[in-house]
Amino acid sequence: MAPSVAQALVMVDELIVCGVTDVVMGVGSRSAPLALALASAEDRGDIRLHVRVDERVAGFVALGLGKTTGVPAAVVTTSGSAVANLLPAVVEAHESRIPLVVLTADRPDRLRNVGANQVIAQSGIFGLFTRLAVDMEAARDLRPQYWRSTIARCVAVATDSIDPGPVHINAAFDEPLVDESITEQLPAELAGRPGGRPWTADARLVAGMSIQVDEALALLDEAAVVPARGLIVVGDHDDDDAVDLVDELSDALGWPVISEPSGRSNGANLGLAHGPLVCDDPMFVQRHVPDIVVTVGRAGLYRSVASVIAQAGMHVAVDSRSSWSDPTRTADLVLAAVPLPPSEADTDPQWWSAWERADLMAAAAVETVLGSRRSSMSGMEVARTVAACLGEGSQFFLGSSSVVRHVGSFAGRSLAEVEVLGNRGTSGIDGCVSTAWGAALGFQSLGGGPSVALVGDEAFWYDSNALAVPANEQRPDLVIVVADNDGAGIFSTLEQGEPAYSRHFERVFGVPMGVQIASLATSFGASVCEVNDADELATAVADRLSDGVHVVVVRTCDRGVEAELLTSVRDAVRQAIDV
Ligand SMILES: Cc1ncc(C[n+]2csc(CCOP(=O)(O)OP(=O)(O)O)c2C)c(N)n1
Ligand SMILES: [Mg+2]
Repeated sequence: MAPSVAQALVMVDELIVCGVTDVVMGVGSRSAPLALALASAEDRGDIRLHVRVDERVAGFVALGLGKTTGVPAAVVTTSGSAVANLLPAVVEAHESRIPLVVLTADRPDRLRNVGANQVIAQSGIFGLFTRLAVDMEAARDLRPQYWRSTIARCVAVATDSIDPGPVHINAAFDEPLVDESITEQLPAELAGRPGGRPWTADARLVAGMSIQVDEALALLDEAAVVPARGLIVVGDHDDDDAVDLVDELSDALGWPVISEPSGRSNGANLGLAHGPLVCDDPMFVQRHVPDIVVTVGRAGLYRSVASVIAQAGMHVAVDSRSSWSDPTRTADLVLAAVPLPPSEADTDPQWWSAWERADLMAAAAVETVLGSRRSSMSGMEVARTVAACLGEGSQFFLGSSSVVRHVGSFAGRSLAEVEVLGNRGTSGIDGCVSTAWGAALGFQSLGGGPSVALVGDEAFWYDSNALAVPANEQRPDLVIVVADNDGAGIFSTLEQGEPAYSRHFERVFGVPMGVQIASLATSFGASVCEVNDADELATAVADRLSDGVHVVVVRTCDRGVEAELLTSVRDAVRQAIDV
Protein backbone atom coordinates (compact mmCIF):
# COMPACT_ATOMS: atom_id res chain seq x y z
CA MET A 1 0.00 0.00 0.00
CA ALA A 2 1.45 3.37 -1.02
CA PRO A 3 2.14 5.60 2.02
CA SER A 4 -0.17 8.34 0.68
CA VAL A 5 -2.97 5.82 0.32
CA ALA A 6 -2.47 4.57 3.86
CA GLN A 7 -2.37 8.16 5.10
CA ALA A 8 -5.67 9.04 3.40
CA LEU A 9 -7.41 5.83 4.53
CA VAL A 10 -6.39 6.38 8.13
CA MET A 11 -7.34 10.08 8.06
CA VAL A 12 -10.81 9.25 6.75
CA ASP A 13 -11.22 6.39 9.22
CA GLU A 14 -10.26 8.63 12.15
CA LEU A 15 -12.64 11.38 10.97
CA ILE A 16 -15.40 8.78 11.05
CA VAL A 17 -14.56 7.42 14.50
CA CYS A 18 -14.42 11.00 15.75
CA GLY A 19 -18.01 11.41 14.67
CA VAL A 20 -17.75 13.29 11.37
CA THR A 21 -20.70 12.24 9.21
CA ASP A 22 -20.54 14.60 6.22
CA VAL A 23 -17.68 15.59 3.95
CA VAL A 24 -17.92 18.20 1.22
CA MET A 25 -15.23 17.79 -1.39
CA GLY A 26 -13.82 19.87 -4.19
CA VAL A 27 -12.30 18.16 -7.20
CA GLY A 28 -8.60 17.84 -7.93
CA SER A 29 -5.55 15.68 -8.18
CA ARG A 30 -3.44 16.26 -5.07
CA SER A 31 -6.48 15.33 -3.00
CA ALA A 32 -6.98 12.11 -5.01
CA PRO A 33 -6.11 9.71 -2.17
CA LEU A 34 -8.66 11.44 0.06
CA ALA A 35 -11.26 11.48 -2.73
CA LEU A 36 -11.02 7.73 -3.31
CA ALA A 37 -10.86 6.92 0.40
CA LEU A 38 -13.97 9.04 0.96
CA ALA A 39 -15.83 7.48 -1.95
CA SER A 40 -15.08 4.00 -0.55
CA ALA A 41 -16.27 5.08 2.89
CA GLU A 42 -19.47 6.34 1.29
CA ASP A 43 -19.91 2.93 -0.42
CA ARG A 44 -19.69 1.27 2.98
CA GLY A 45 -22.28 3.68 4.37
CA ASP A 46 -19.79 5.19 6.80
CA ILE A 47 -20.04 8.76 5.55
CA ARG A 48 -22.14 11.09 3.38
CA LEU A 49 -20.05 12.64 0.63
CA HIS A 50 -21.01 15.86 -1.21
CA VAL A 51 -19.04 16.91 -4.28
CA ARG A 52 -18.75 20.51 -5.56
CA VAL A 53 -16.42 22.07 -8.12
CA ASP A 54 -16.46 25.58 -6.64
CA GLU A 55 -14.56 25.42 -3.34
CA ARG A 56 -16.12 28.60 -2.03
CA VAL A 57 -19.45 26.82 -2.34
CA ALA A 58 -18.01 23.65 -0.79
CA GLY A 59 -16.83 25.66 2.22
CA PHE A 60 -20.22 27.20 2.84
CA VAL A 61 -22.05 23.88 2.36
CA ALA A 62 -19.85 22.36 5.05
CA LEU A 63 -20.47 25.39 7.25
CA GLY A 64 -24.22 24.97 6.82
CA LEU A 65 -24.02 21.30 7.72
CA GLY A 66 -22.08 22.06 10.88
CA LYS A 67 -24.41 24.92 11.77
CA THR A 68 -27.49 22.75 11.78
CA THR A 69 -26.07 19.50 13.17
CA GLY A 70 -23.49 20.79 15.64
CA VAL A 71 -21.24 18.07 14.27
CA PRO A 72 -18.34 19.44 12.27
CA ALA A 73 -18.48 18.70 8.57
CA ALA A 74 -15.16 18.34 6.79
CA VAL A 75 -14.38 20.25 3.63
CA VAL A 76 -11.67 18.78 1.44
CA THR A 77 -9.83 20.56 -1.36
CA THR A 78 -6.90 20.07 -3.64
CA SER A 79 -3.86 22.38 -3.49
CA GLY A 80 -3.42 25.93 -4.77
CA SER A 81 -6.01 28.67 -5.00
CA ALA A 82 -8.71 26.09 -4.26
CA VAL A 83 -7.63 26.50 -0.65
CA ALA A 84 -7.81 30.28 -0.77
CA ASN A 85 -11.43 30.03 -1.85
CA LEU A 86 -12.34 28.59 1.54
CA LEU A 87 -11.46 31.79 3.40
CA PRO A 88 -14.94 33.34 3.44
CA ALA A 89 -16.50 30.20 4.92
CA VAL A 90 -13.68 29.85 7.44
CA VAL A 91 -14.12 33.48 8.52
CA GLU A 92 -17.84 32.95 8.93
CA ALA A 93 -17.30 29.74 10.91
CA HIS A 94 -14.84 31.61 13.12
CA GLU A 95 -17.19 34.53 13.76
CA SER A 96 -20.27 32.39 14.31
CA ARG A 97 -18.35 29.64 16.17
CA ILE A 98 -19.38 26.80 13.91
CA PRO A 99 -17.27 23.63 14.09
CA LEU A 100 -15.61 22.98 10.74
CA VAL A 101 -12.73 20.74 9.72
CA VAL A 102 -10.83 22.12 6.75
CA LEU A 103 -8.68 19.52 5.11
CA THR A 104 -6.47 20.77 2.29
CA ALA A 105 -4.16 18.60 0.22
CA ASP A 106 -0.71 20.01 -0.42
CA ARG A 107 2.46 19.15 -2.30
CA PRO A 108 5.32 17.71 -0.24
CA ASP A 109 7.89 20.12 1.08
CA ARG A 110 10.42 19.60 -1.72
CA LEU A 111 7.94 21.06 -4.22
CA ARG A 112 7.28 24.21 -2.25
CA ASN A 113 8.90 27.56 -3.04
CA VAL A 114 10.38 26.31 -6.31
CA GLY A 115 7.69 27.40 -8.73
CA ALA A 116 6.10 23.95 -8.95
CA ASN A 117 2.65 23.71 -10.46
CA GLN A 118 -0.38 24.60 -8.32
CA VAL A 119 1.64 25.31 -5.22
CA ILE A 120 0.97 28.20 -2.86
CA ALA A 121 1.90 28.74 0.78
CA GLN A 122 -1.03 26.88 2.32
CA SER A 123 0.08 26.25 5.84
CA GLY A 124 -1.58 28.64 8.24
CA ILE A 125 -3.23 30.45 5.33
CA PHE A 126 -6.36 31.18 7.35
CA GLY A 127 -4.34 33.11 9.90
CA LEU A 128 -6.28 34.20 12.95
CA PHE A 129 -9.50 32.57 11.81
CA THR A 130 -8.79 29.00 12.87
CA ARG A 131 -8.75 27.52 16.36
CA LEU A 132 -5.89 25.30 15.29
CA ALA A 133 -3.89 24.98 12.08
CA VAL A 134 -1.60 21.99 11.59
CA ASP A 135 0.67 20.83 8.83
CA MET A 136 0.70 17.10 8.23
CA GLU A 137 3.88 16.05 6.50
CA ALA A 138 3.80 13.75 3.49
CA ALA A 139 3.86 10.07 4.38
CA ARG A 140 7.03 8.14 3.67
CA ASP A 141 6.14 5.21 5.89
CA LEU A 142 3.18 4.06 7.96
CA ARG A 143 2.54 6.44 10.86
CA PRO A 144 -1.03 5.76 11.95
CA GLN A 145 -0.44 7.24 15.41
CA TYR A 146 0.68 10.53 13.88
CA TRP A 147 -2.24 10.68 11.46
CA ARG A 148 -4.86 9.63 13.98
CA SER A 149 -3.70 11.83 16.85
CA THR A 150 -3.67 14.82 14.49
CA ILE A 151 -7.20 14.22 13.23
CA ALA A 152 -8.57 13.42 16.70
CA ARG A 153 -7.03 16.55 18.19
CA CYS A 154 -8.39 18.74 15.38
CA VAL A 155 -11.93 17.39 15.64
CA ALA A 156 -11.83 17.81 19.43
CA VAL A 157 -10.67 21.42 19.11
CA ALA A 158 -13.28 22.19 16.44
CA THR A 159 -16.02 20.90 18.71
CA ASP A 160 -14.78 22.52 21.92
CA SER A 161 -18.01 23.20 23.74
CA ILE A 162 -16.92 26.59 25.01
CA ASP A 163 -15.33 27.88 21.85
CA PRO A 164 -16.08 25.74 18.78
CA GLY A 165 -14.86 26.82 15.37
CA PRO A 166 -12.80 26.01 12.31
CA VAL A 167 -9.58 23.97 12.32
CA HIS A 168 -7.21 23.53 9.39
CA ILE A 169 -5.25 20.42 8.53
CA ASN A 170 -2.91 21.04 5.63
CA ALA A 171 -1.88 17.54 4.60
CA ALA A 172 0.92 16.93 2.12
CA PHE A 173 0.65 13.90 -0.14
CA ASP A 174 3.51 12.49 -2.15
CA GLU A 175 3.34 10.31 -5.24
CA PRO A 176 2.14 7.71 -5.94
CA LEU A 177 -1.14 9.29 -4.91
CA VAL A 178 -3.30 6.25 -5.51
CA ASP A 179 -3.06 2.52 -5.88
CA GLU A 180 -5.67 -0.17 -6.02
CA SER A 181 -5.53 -0.96 -2.33
CA ILE A 182 -7.44 2.28 -1.68
CA THR A 183 -10.76 0.46 -1.89
CA GLU A 184 -9.72 -2.21 0.58
CA GLN A 185 -10.50 -2.42 4.27
CA LEU A 186 -7.89 -0.97 6.56
CA PRO A 187 -5.11 -3.43 7.30
CA ALA A 188 -4.72 -4.33 10.98
CA GLU A 189 -1.49 -2.36 11.44
CA LEU A 190 -3.34 0.82 10.56
CA ALA A 191 -6.26 0.20 12.92
CA GLY A 192 -7.23 2.82 15.46
CA ARG A 193 -8.11 2.45 19.10
CA PRO A 194 -10.09 -0.66 20.05
CA GLY A 195 -13.87 -0.38 19.99
CA GLY A 196 -13.83 2.29 17.31
CA ARG A 197 -13.18 5.11 19.73
CA PRO A 198 -11.25 8.26 18.83
CA TRP A 199 -7.48 8.24 19.23
CA THR A 200 -7.87 10.78 22.04
CA ALA A 201 -11.27 11.17 23.68
CA ASP A 202 -11.71 14.72 24.96
CA ALA A 203 -13.71 14.36 28.16
CA ARG A 204 -12.77 17.70 29.65
CA LEU A 205 -16.29 19.02 29.77
CA VAL A 206 -17.87 15.80 30.83
CA ALA A 207 -15.21 15.80 33.48
CA GLY A 208 -14.81 19.54 34.02
CA MET A 209 -14.81 18.88 37.73
CA SER A 210 -12.80 16.04 39.17
CA ILE A 211 -14.44 12.70 38.61
CA GLN A 212 -13.26 9.35 39.90
CA VAL A 213 -10.61 7.70 37.83
CA ASP A 214 -12.80 4.62 37.27
CA GLU A 215 -15.62 6.83 35.96
CA ALA A 216 -13.14 8.51 33.66
CA LEU A 217 -11.87 5.19 32.28
CA ALA A 218 -15.47 4.05 31.80
CA LEU A 219 -15.85 6.88 29.28
CA LEU A 220 -13.51 4.85 27.09
CA ASP A 221 -14.68 1.39 27.95
CA GLU A 222 -17.51 0.55 30.31
CA ALA A 223 -15.74 -2.58 31.48
CA ALA A 224 -12.47 -0.81 32.27
CA VAL A 225 -10.85 -1.57 35.61
CA VAL A 226 -8.37 0.78 37.23
CA PRO A 227 -4.93 -0.80 36.78
CA ALA A 228 -2.81 -1.33 39.87
CA ARG A 229 0.42 -0.46 38.09
CA GLY A 230 0.16 3.26 37.44
CA LEU A 231 2.49 6.23 37.30
CA ILE A 232 1.76 9.95 37.65
CA VAL A 233 3.97 12.43 35.83
CA VAL A 234 3.47 16.06 36.77
CA GLY A 235 4.72 18.71 34.38
CA ASP A 236 4.36 22.47 34.44
CA HIS A 237 0.78 23.53 35.17
CA ASP A 238 -1.24 26.33 36.75
CA ASP A 239 -3.91 24.22 38.42
CA ASP A 240 -3.93 25.06 42.14
CA ASP A 241 -6.01 22.02 43.05
CA ALA A 242 -3.80 19.58 41.18
CA VAL A 243 -1.18 19.21 43.89
CA ASP A 244 -3.61 17.88 46.51
CA LEU A 245 -5.43 15.76 43.97
CA VAL A 246 -2.19 14.16 42.78
CA ASP A 247 -1.38 13.28 46.41
CA GLU A 248 -4.79 11.74 46.94
CA LEU A 249 -4.66 9.65 43.78
CA SER A 250 -1.12 8.49 44.31
CA ASP A 251 -1.60 7.64 48.00
CA ALA A 252 -4.82 5.73 47.36
CA LEU A 253 -3.49 3.66 44.48
CA GLY A 254 0.19 3.34 45.31
CA TRP A 255 1.21 5.02 42.06
CA PRO A 256 4.62 6.73 42.11
CA VAL A 257 4.83 10.42 41.23
CA ILE A 258 7.51 12.00 39.05
CA SER A 259 7.22 15.77 39.28
CA GLU A 260 9.08 18.28 37.17
CA PRO A 261 10.38 21.07 39.43
CA SER A 262 7.56 23.47 38.51
CA GLY A 263 4.96 20.69 38.75
CA ARG A 264 4.74 21.50 42.46
CA SER A 265 4.36 17.84 43.43
CA ASN A 266 7.97 17.69 44.58
CA GLY A 267 6.81 16.74 48.06
CA ALA A 268 4.30 13.99 47.16
CA ASN A 269 4.40 11.07 49.63
CA LEU A 270 5.10 8.67 46.82
CA GLY A 271 7.29 11.15 44.95
CA LEU A 272 10.50 9.91 43.38
CA ALA A 273 13.63 11.92 44.08
CA HIS A 274 15.37 10.78 40.90
CA GLY A 275 12.51 9.80 38.60
CA PRO A 276 14.22 10.85 35.35
CA LEU A 277 17.29 8.76 36.25
CA VAL A 278 15.20 5.71 37.19
CA CYS A 279 13.32 5.98 33.87
CA ASP A 280 16.69 6.08 32.13
CA ASP A 281 17.39 2.47 33.12
CA PRO A 282 16.11 0.33 30.24
CA MET A 283 16.22 -2.92 32.25
CA PHE A 284 14.11 -1.47 35.02
CA VAL A 285 11.67 0.17 32.63
CA GLN A 286 11.27 -3.01 30.61
CA ARG A 287 10.09 -4.83 33.73
CA HIS A 288 8.00 -1.93 35.00
CA VAL A 289 6.09 -0.53 32.06
CA PRO A 290 3.06 1.11 33.70
CA ASP A 291 -0.38 -0.11 32.69
CA ILE A 292 -1.56 3.47 33.00
CA VAL A 293 0.17 6.82 33.15
CA VAL A 294 -1.53 10.03 34.18
CA THR A 295 0.24 13.17 33.01
CA VAL A 296 -0.62 16.53 34.51
CA GLY A 297 0.01 19.70 32.50
CA ARG A 298 2.97 20.04 30.18
CA ALA A 299 5.21 17.10 31.02
CA GLY A 300 8.12 17.25 28.63
CA LEU A 301 11.38 17.95 30.37
CA TYR A 302 12.99 14.52 30.20
CA ARG A 303 13.32 12.16 27.27
CA SER A 304 13.58 9.16 29.58
CA VAL A 305 10.23 9.95 31.21
CA ALA A 306 8.63 10.66 27.82
CA SER A 307 9.71 7.23 26.68
CA VAL A 308 7.96 5.61 29.67
CA ILE A 309 4.81 7.64 28.94
CA ALA A 310 4.92 6.46 25.34
CA GLN A 311 5.18 2.79 26.38
CA ALA A 312 2.42 2.84 29.00
CA GLY A 313 -0.65 0.70 28.36
CA MET A 314 -2.93 3.69 28.67
CA HIS A 315 -2.38 7.43 28.93
CA VAL A 316 -4.73 9.88 30.63
CA ALA A 317 -3.66 13.50 30.07
CA VAL A 318 -4.90 16.14 32.50
CA ASP A 319 -4.85 19.57 30.92
CA SER A 320 -7.62 22.15 30.79
CA ARG A 321 -6.08 24.29 28.03
CA SER A 322 -7.86 24.10 24.69
CA SER A 323 -4.72 22.69 23.08
CA TRP A 324 -3.74 20.03 25.59
CA SER A 325 -0.22 18.76 25.98
CA ASP A 326 0.48 15.32 24.51
CA PRO A 327 3.88 15.43 22.80
CA THR A 328 4.08 11.61 22.72
CA ARG A 329 0.75 11.50 20.85
CA THR A 330 -0.41 8.70 23.10
CA ALA A 331 -3.24 10.22 25.16
CA ASP A 332 -6.30 7.96 25.24
CA LEU A 333 -8.31 10.43 27.26
CA VAL A 334 -7.92 14.06 28.17
CA LEU A 335 -9.45 15.41 31.38
CA ALA A 336 -9.63 18.95 32.71
CA ALA A 337 -8.82 18.01 36.32
CA VAL A 338 -6.81 15.34 38.10
CA PRO A 339 -9.24 12.46 38.75
CA LEU A 340 -10.21 11.33 42.23
CA PRO A 341 -9.33 7.87 43.50
CA PRO A 342 -11.91 5.17 42.83
CA SER A 343 -14.16 4.00 45.67
CA GLU A 344 -12.42 0.69 45.54
CA ALA A 345 -9.52 -0.63 43.50
CA ASP A 346 -6.83 -3.25 43.60
CA THR A 347 -3.44 -1.95 44.59
CA ASP A 348 -0.14 -3.74 44.16
CA PRO A 349 2.26 -2.92 47.02
CA GLN A 350 5.10 -4.53 45.09
CA TRP A 351 4.67 -2.00 42.33
CA TRP A 352 5.41 0.96 44.60
CA SER A 353 8.17 -0.86 46.43
CA ALA A 354 9.93 -1.66 43.14
CA TRP A 355 9.96 2.05 42.21
CA GLU A 356 10.88 3.07 45.72
CA ARG A 357 13.80 0.66 45.78
CA ALA A 358 15.00 1.86 42.37
CA ASP A 359 14.80 5.46 43.57
CA LEU A 360 16.79 4.68 46.72
CA MET A 361 19.44 2.83 44.71
CA ALA A 362 19.60 5.80 42.34
CA ALA A 363 20.06 8.15 45.31
CA ALA A 364 22.95 6.08 46.63
CA ALA A 365 24.59 5.98 43.20
CA VAL A 366 24.19 9.74 42.77
CA GLU A 367 25.77 10.29 46.17
CA THR A 368 28.73 8.08 45.30
CA VAL A 369 29.46 9.78 41.98
CA LEU A 370 28.71 13.38 42.92
CA GLY A 371 29.78 13.12 46.54
CA SER A 372 33.49 12.96 45.75
CA ARG A 373 35.06 16.41 45.74
CA ARG A 374 36.44 17.80 42.50
CA SER A 375 38.45 20.88 41.70
CA SER A 376 35.48 22.70 40.15
CA MET A 377 31.80 22.18 40.71
CA SER A 378 29.47 20.52 38.23
CA GLY A 379 26.08 21.99 37.36
CA MET A 380 24.50 19.07 39.22
CA GLU A 381 26.28 20.04 42.44
CA VAL A 382 25.30 23.66 41.96
CA ALA A 383 21.68 22.59 41.60
CA ARG A 384 21.81 20.50 44.77
CA THR A 385 23.61 23.15 46.76
CA VAL A 386 21.31 26.02 45.80
CA ALA A 387 18.15 23.95 46.29
CA ALA A 388 19.33 23.03 49.77
CA CYS A 389 19.55 26.75 50.71
CA LEU A 390 15.85 27.28 50.16
CA GLY A 391 13.50 27.02 53.08
CA GLU A 392 9.74 26.82 53.36
CA GLY A 393 8.00 29.84 51.92
CA SER A 394 10.77 30.82 49.53
CA GLN A 395 10.60 31.09 45.76
CA PHE A 396 12.92 29.46 43.23
CA PHE A 397 13.04 30.55 39.61
CA LEU A 398 14.77 28.09 37.30
CA GLY A 399 16.31 29.16 34.02
CA SER A 400 15.89 27.03 30.94
CA SER A 401 18.54 24.60 29.65
CA SER A 402 20.56 22.42 32.04
CA VAL A 403 19.65 24.05 35.34
CA VAL A 404 16.00 23.04 35.37
CA ARG A 405 16.90 19.48 34.38
CA HIS A 406 19.64 19.21 36.99
CA VAL A 407 17.29 20.44 39.69
CA GLY A 408 14.62 17.97 38.57
CA SER A 409 16.95 14.97 38.48
CA PHE A 410 19.03 15.74 41.55
CA ALA A 411 17.27 18.13 43.88
CA GLY A 412 13.53 17.98 43.35
CA ARG A 413 12.60 16.42 46.68
CA SER A 414 14.30 19.17 48.66
CA LEU A 415 11.89 21.66 47.11
CA ALA A 416 8.73 20.25 48.69
CA GLU A 417 7.87 23.51 50.44
CA VAL A 418 9.29 25.90 47.85
CA GLU A 419 7.40 27.83 45.19
CA VAL A 420 9.22 26.69 42.02
CA LEU A 421 8.70 28.30 38.64
CA GLY A 422 10.34 28.83 35.28
CA ASN A 423 9.52 29.91 31.74
CA ARG A 424 8.36 26.45 30.73
CA GLY A 425 5.94 27.70 28.05
CA THR A 426 8.65 27.99 25.43
CA SER A 427 11.77 27.13 27.46
CA GLY A 428 13.36 30.33 26.19
CA ILE A 429 16.68 31.62 27.47
CA ASP A 430 15.68 35.14 26.55
CA GLY A 431 13.75 36.56 29.49
CA CYS A 432 14.84 34.55 32.50
CA VAL A 433 16.34 37.32 34.62
CA SER A 434 13.45 39.72 33.97
CA THR A 435 10.90 37.02 34.72
CA ALA A 436 12.66 36.08 37.94
CA TRP A 437 12.75 39.76 38.91
CA GLY A 438 9.03 40.23 38.26
CA ALA A 439 8.17 36.94 39.96
CA ALA A 440 10.10 38.00 43.05
CA LEU A 441 8.34 41.38 43.16
CA GLY A 442 4.98 39.66 42.89
CA PHE A 443 5.80 36.95 45.42
CA GLN A 444 7.04 39.39 48.01
CA SER A 445 4.15 41.79 47.51
CA LEU A 446 1.94 38.90 48.63
CA GLY A 447 4.01 38.35 51.73
CA GLY A 448 6.26 35.65 50.28
CA GLY A 449 9.78 35.06 51.52
CA PRO A 450 13.09 35.35 49.72
CA SER A 451 13.55 34.55 46.05
CA VAL A 452 16.44 32.79 44.39
CA ALA A 453 16.98 32.34 40.68
CA LEU A 454 19.37 29.85 39.12
CA VAL A 455 20.32 30.47 35.51
CA GLY A 456 23.06 29.51 33.05
CA ASP A 457 25.59 32.06 31.87
CA GLU A 458 24.00 32.50 28.43
CA ALA A 459 20.55 32.93 29.92
CA PHE A 460 22.06 35.51 32.26
CA TRP A 461 23.85 37.71 29.75
CA TYR A 462 21.09 37.35 27.16
CA ASP A 463 18.76 39.14 29.58
CA SER A 464 21.28 41.16 31.54
CA ASN A 465 19.37 44.34 30.68
CA ALA A 466 17.00 43.17 33.39
CA LEU A 467 19.57 44.67 35.77
CA ALA A 468 19.25 48.10 34.17
CA VAL A 469 16.75 49.46 36.67
CA PRO A 470 16.48 53.12 37.69
CA ALA A 471 17.72 53.83 41.20
CA ASN A 472 14.37 54.72 42.74
CA GLU A 473 12.54 51.64 41.42
CA GLN A 474 11.37 48.94 43.79
CA ARG A 475 13.78 46.04 44.12
CA PRO A 476 12.84 42.60 45.37
CA ASP A 477 14.98 40.40 47.59
CA LEU A 478 16.44 38.22 44.90
CA VAL A 479 19.64 36.20 44.66
CA ILE A 480 20.53 35.41 41.07
CA VAL A 481 22.93 32.48 40.94
CA VAL A 482 24.69 32.15 37.61
CA ALA A 483 26.13 28.72 36.78
CA ASP A 484 28.90 29.83 34.45
CA ASN A 485 30.31 27.20 32.11
CA ASP A 486 31.12 29.73 29.39
CA GLY A 487 28.59 28.60 26.81
CA ALA A 488 25.79 26.13 26.35
CA GLY A 489 26.31 23.03 28.45
CA ILE A 490 23.07 21.36 27.47
CA PHE A 491 24.17 20.53 23.95
CA SER A 492 27.09 18.40 25.17
CA THR A 493 24.49 16.04 26.65
CA LEU A 494 22.51 15.71 23.40
CA GLU A 495 23.28 13.85 20.17
CA GLN A 496 25.32 16.71 18.75
CA GLY A 497 27.68 16.33 21.69
CA GLU A 498 28.92 12.97 20.42
CA PRO A 499 32.54 12.70 19.24
CA ALA A 500 31.45 12.44 15.59
CA TYR A 501 30.51 16.14 15.64
CA SER A 502 33.36 17.42 17.78
CA ARG A 503 35.01 19.32 14.91
CA HIS A 504 32.18 21.84 14.70
CA PHE A 505 30.71 21.46 18.15
CA GLU A 506 32.19 24.49 19.87
CA ARG A 507 31.60 26.72 16.86
CA VAL A 508 27.90 26.02 16.42
CA PHE A 509 26.65 24.64 19.77
CA GLY A 510 28.95 25.33 22.69
CA VAL A 511 29.70 28.91 21.52
CA PRO A 512 32.00 30.08 24.31
CA MET A 513 32.18 33.88 24.49
CA GLY A 514 34.33 34.45 27.51
CA VAL A 515 31.78 36.93 28.83
CA GLN A 516 32.98 38.16 32.21
CA ILE A 517 29.73 37.61 34.04
CA ALA A 518 30.81 39.34 37.24
CA SER A 519 32.09 42.41 35.35
CA LEU A 520 28.95 42.55 33.28
CA ALA A 521 26.75 42.49 36.37
CA THR A 522 28.98 45.01 38.12
CA SER A 523 28.67 47.40 35.19
CA PHE A 524 24.95 47.60 35.96
CA GLY A 525 25.77 48.50 39.54
CA ALA A 526 24.64 45.12 40.87
CA SER A 527 26.01 43.57 44.02
CA VAL A 528 28.15 40.69 42.79
CA CYS A 529 30.26 37.96 44.30
CA GLU A 530 32.13 35.03 42.80
CA VAL A 531 32.39 31.62 44.46
CA ASN A 532 34.29 28.45 43.70
CA ASP A 533 32.98 25.61 45.79
CA ALA A 534 29.80 24.29 47.37
CA ASP A 535 30.49 25.71 50.82
CA GLU A 536 31.19 29.17 49.46
CA LEU A 537 28.12 28.96 47.29
CA ALA A 538 25.82 27.91 50.13
CA THR A 539 27.18 30.66 52.37
CA ALA A 540 26.93 33.32 49.66
CA VAL A 541 23.29 32.48 48.94
CA ALA A 542 22.28 32.17 52.59
CA ASP A 543 23.92 35.52 53.45
CA ARG A 544 22.12 37.37 50.67
CA LEU A 545 18.56 36.18 51.00
CA SER A 546 17.42 39.60 52.14
CA ASP A 547 18.35 43.15 51.27
CA GLY A 548 17.85 43.58 47.56
CA VAL A 549 19.21 42.01 44.43
CA HIS A 550 22.49 40.11 44.42
CA VAL A 551 24.31 38.19 41.75
CA VAL A 552 26.36 35.14 42.74
CA VAL A 553 28.56 33.76 40.00
CA VAL A 554 29.80 30.19 40.29
CA ARG A 555 32.29 28.99 37.73
CA THR A 556 31.43 25.37 36.89
CA CYS A 557 33.53 22.65 35.33
CA ASP A 558 34.28 22.20 31.66
CA ARG A 559 31.07 21.47 29.73
CA GLY A 560 32.43 18.25 28.24
CA VAL A 561 33.56 17.04 31.65
CA GLU A 562 30.09 17.75 33.02
CA ALA A 563 28.47 15.71 30.25
CA GLU A 564 30.82 12.81 31.05
CA LEU A 565 29.97 13.10 34.72
CA LEU A 566 26.28 12.93 33.86
CA THR A 567 26.93 9.77 31.85
CA SER A 568 28.81 8.30 34.81
CA VAL A 569 25.86 9.09 37.06
CA ARG A 570 23.46 7.38 34.67
CA ASP A 571 25.69 4.32 34.38
CA ALA A 572 26.08 4.10 38.13
CA VAL A 573 22.33 4.41 38.62
CA ARG A 574 21.63 1.61 36.15
CA GLN A 575 24.19 -0.65 37.76
CA ALA A 576 22.81 0.06 41.21
CA ILE A 577 19.21 -0.60 40.20
CA ASP A 578 19.94 -3.69 38.13
CA VAL A 579 21.91 -5.65 40.76
C1 LIG B 1 15.50 32.50 23.05
C2 LIG B 1 16.17 31.18 22.90
N1 LIG B 1 17.14 31.04 21.97
C3 LIG B 1 17.77 29.86 21.83
C4 LIG B 1 17.44 28.79 22.62
C5 LIG B 1 18.15 27.45 22.43
N2 LIG B 1 18.97 27.16 23.61
C6 LIG B 1 18.55 26.27 24.52
S1 LIG B 1 19.63 26.10 25.78
C7 LIG B 1 20.70 27.19 25.09
C8 LIG B 1 21.99 27.50 25.79
C9 LIG B 1 21.81 27.94 27.20
O1 LIG B 1 23.05 28.20 27.81
P1 LIG B 1 23.12 28.50 29.34
O2 LIG B 1 22.06 29.42 29.75
O3 LIG B 1 24.52 28.94 29.65
O4 LIG B 1 22.80 27.10 30.02
P2 LIG B 1 23.65 25.72 29.97
O5 LIG B 1 23.19 24.95 28.79
O6 LIG B 1 25.09 26.03 29.90
O7 LIG B 1 23.25 25.04 31.22
C10 LIG B 1 20.20 27.69 23.89
C11 LIG B 1 20.92 28.66 23.05
C12 LIG B 1 16.39 28.98 23.56
N3 LIG B 1 15.96 28.00 24.37
N4 LIG B 1 15.81 30.18 23.69
MG1 LIG C 1 26.14 27.83 30.17
